[in-house]
Amino acid sequence: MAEKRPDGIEDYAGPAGGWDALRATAEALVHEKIVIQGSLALLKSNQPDGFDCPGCAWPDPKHTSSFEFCENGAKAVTWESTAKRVGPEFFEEHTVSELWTWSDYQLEGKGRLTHPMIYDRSTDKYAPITWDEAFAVVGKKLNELPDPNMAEFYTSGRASNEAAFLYQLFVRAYGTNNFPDCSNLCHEATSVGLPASIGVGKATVVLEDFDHCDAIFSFGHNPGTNHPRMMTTLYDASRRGVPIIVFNPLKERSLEKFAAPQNPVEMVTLSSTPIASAYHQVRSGGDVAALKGIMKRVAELDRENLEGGGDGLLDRSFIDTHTEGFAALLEDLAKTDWESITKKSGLTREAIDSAALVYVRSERVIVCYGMGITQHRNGTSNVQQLANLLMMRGNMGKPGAGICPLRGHSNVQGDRTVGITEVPNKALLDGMEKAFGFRPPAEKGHNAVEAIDAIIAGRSKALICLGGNLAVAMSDPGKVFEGMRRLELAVHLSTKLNRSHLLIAEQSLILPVLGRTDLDIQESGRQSVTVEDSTCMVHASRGFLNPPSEHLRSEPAIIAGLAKATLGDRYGIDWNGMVSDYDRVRDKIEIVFPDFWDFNQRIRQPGGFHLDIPASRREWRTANGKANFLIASGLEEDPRLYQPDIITLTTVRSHDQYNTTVYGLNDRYRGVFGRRDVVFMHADDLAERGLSDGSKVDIVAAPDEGEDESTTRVVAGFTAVEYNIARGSAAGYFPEMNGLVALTHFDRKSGTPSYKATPVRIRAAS
Ligand SMILES: Nc1nc2c(c(=O)[nH]1)N[C@H]1C(S)=C(S)[C@@H](COP(=O)(O)OP(=O)(O)OC[C@H]3O[C@@H](n4cnc5c(=O)[nH]c(N)nc54)[C@H](O)[C@@H]3O)O[C@H]1N2
Ligand SMILES: Nc1nc2c(c(=O)[nH]1)N[C@H]1C(S)=C(S)[C@@H](COP(=O)(O)OP(=O)(O)OC[C@H]3O[C@@H](n4cnc5c(=O)[nH]c(N)nc54)[C@H](O)[C@@H]3O)O[C@H]1N2
Ligand SMILES: [Mo]
Repeated sequence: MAEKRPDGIEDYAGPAGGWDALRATAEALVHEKIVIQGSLALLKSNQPDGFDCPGCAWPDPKHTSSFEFCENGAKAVTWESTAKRVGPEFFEEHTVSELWTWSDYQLEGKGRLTHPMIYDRSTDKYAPITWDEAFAVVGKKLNELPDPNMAEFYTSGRASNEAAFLYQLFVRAYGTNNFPDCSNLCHEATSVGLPASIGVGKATVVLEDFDHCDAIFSFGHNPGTNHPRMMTTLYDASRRGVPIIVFNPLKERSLEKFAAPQNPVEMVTLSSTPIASAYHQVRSGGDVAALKGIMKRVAELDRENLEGGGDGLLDRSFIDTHTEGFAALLEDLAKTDWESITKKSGLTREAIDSAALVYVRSERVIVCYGMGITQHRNGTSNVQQLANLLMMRGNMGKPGAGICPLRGHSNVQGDRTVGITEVPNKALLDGMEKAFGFRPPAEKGHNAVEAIDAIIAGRSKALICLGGNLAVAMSDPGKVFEGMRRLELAVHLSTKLNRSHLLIAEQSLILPVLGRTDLDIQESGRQSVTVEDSTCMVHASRGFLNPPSEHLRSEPAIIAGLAKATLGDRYGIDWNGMVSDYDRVRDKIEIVFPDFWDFNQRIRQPGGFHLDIPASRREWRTANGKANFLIASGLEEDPRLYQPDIITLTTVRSHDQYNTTVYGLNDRYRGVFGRRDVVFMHADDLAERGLSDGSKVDIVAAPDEGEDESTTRVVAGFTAVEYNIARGSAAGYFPEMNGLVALTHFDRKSGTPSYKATPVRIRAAS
């Protein structure tokens, strides 16, 4: 490594957490000018009568704990409860063309939206509009479309269960199942992969299981940044002597060592606790090879044990009673050779053997995983290989063991549970008919990739977004931006200004909403909403801060306004009644989804309640009534990744960002300060290309299917940073790198874009 690192790049020596985290939290408060209201807000985060932290979906100890410190939760809360405002005066001062030249950071950094706004072409500015006029514009346009399937209804995962339920009711009564959802860009591989394996697309563990496990296997997630409250869980497990086996191409500091801000000794002595007991730097896209390797080794160890007179190392009684497909799996593993496994995974035989050994020595194993597993062309198969590994030793449906997908947005899981899906099943349709007296459409609607295709092709004319920043979150923004600018109607229910709002359609509206931390008062008084965390716990969330403006409305109220303006009194749905008291929304949710029995009573008990997960008691709601071992074909998600001059680019979140929201330009744990225009590379990959730490580079995407070498997806003039990352893999930030990902580069089974494995060439900047 060069003695002098590139500008803004340092070797970060400290642990994750610790004093730096406390300092960063204080700075976030000061930056958003909310030292008093904001600090109060933090104390209400994830408390029994407080709001659910909008930061992530990690569960809380019964939602009754004393304040659990979380730097990035604090950033999410302060970002929302900022004292800064974006009102009509702001829009009067800036044309949309001017705002387009601002960075995403500058756009959101201006503060909370306060008034409903409509775009005025004659001035190129957004101008205020009344709520009733705004609803009328949307209703008129939706009714003019020749077919409801020409409208797309996006959901981002912050919406509460109540908002999401009313939204799907509105959209289904209008007549379509076009529900592109941020989950399609995130854990769809889980939602598609796990039901085939175990009959449910969610975690089979609850938080308490982590107190009883003997080993944790962690694949492709970065909890110090994205699920910081999980660090307490990993820290406690590590201190209990539980091996934590990590598979990640990048050395992530929080998975190496962590200093708990609640531990006075560590804080005063500047010491920390190691997290990973073994850190395997798998190649990006190499997980399926690594997993087949571990399973192959487990099968070998089992045979050796049997031959030596032992009882074997597999849970044969579980396999015989509960599963199907094991013999075929063994056959597939037997014909997979070690040379391919080590080459494709980038791991040595010793590394794979050691992981297998920890696995067979542990009675109860939990597998945790994030985007490093799902955002691949073979994301669904990846997820299913994790389930296979667990099932080999019966680690499914017993205390201290199971699968734990780390969900993204704080209520992305709940939104799906209450009906945001483009493929409604019979139970959902029956439930809707029972609750509202009409039968919604049954044909499959659009997921995110399909919705964008339809918009680009001009087949879809209207886009309504319940939160999010879809245009920036998607692959290939160049194409997406162009498509969205040809829409006839674009409507954004948002807390803050973002680039998607600036993609002007024939008619564009911004409808500002109350956030999670804001007080929500309706006719019957102060309202609570509900959310579901990563481990299927449902609980109430109540904001308490004075809203940023008296003009804001809650998401349920705005959805009801849109619905009334569009549907009139079609089907006699009592929109006003449900908005006046969210208990009535929950009564309807309970009719449609019987798992929410006694919903209103059960969310009033501290900690809420757990939704039934049949697989966690070994009941398999699959087509054959069994848990299924499902085989991944081959070891490669994309043969292009192994061509000699190609490098696999993965995209990650920095420590100062929430998806497309960039809070700041630092990524402390990776040693990056004041910039994001970097690409992390292995020293040998740099040298092989005649590059070194600090070289200016261009990153050029390899052509995707159906494209030729004239493809022009390029990110130019970035700085290469030498980093501890697997050979053959490079990493850059989302969304800066999204221009390199083709819209056709996604998992065919789930539609999840392969943001974690794009074949690129990296060369000196021209
Ligand atoms: N503060 C904060 N919190 C968040 C978010 C945020 O942006 N900021 N986003 C929320 C959302 S929507 C989500 S989905 C989650 C995301 O949470 P994560 O899944 O932790 O998110 P990523 O940053 O995408 O990180 C993925 C990790 O996978 C690793 N990785 C990359 N490619 C591969 C691979 O091929 N194999 C393996 N094994 N590992 C790989 C990366 O090095 C990185 O450590 O976090 C949620 N929480
Ligand atoms: N290259 C690459 N691309 C990715 C990913 C990746 O890892 N790599 N990750 C993907 C993943 S996992 C996801 S989930 C998507 C994220 O995609 P989205 O969910 O679409 O994006 P966000 O950036 O979370 O949305 C931020 C906006 O949401 C609005 N907002 C915030 N809070 C609220 C609220 O309470 N209510 C409402 N109505 N609006 C609110 C604000 O206006 C803010 O500007 O991006 C995906 N894109
Ligand atoms: Mo996500």
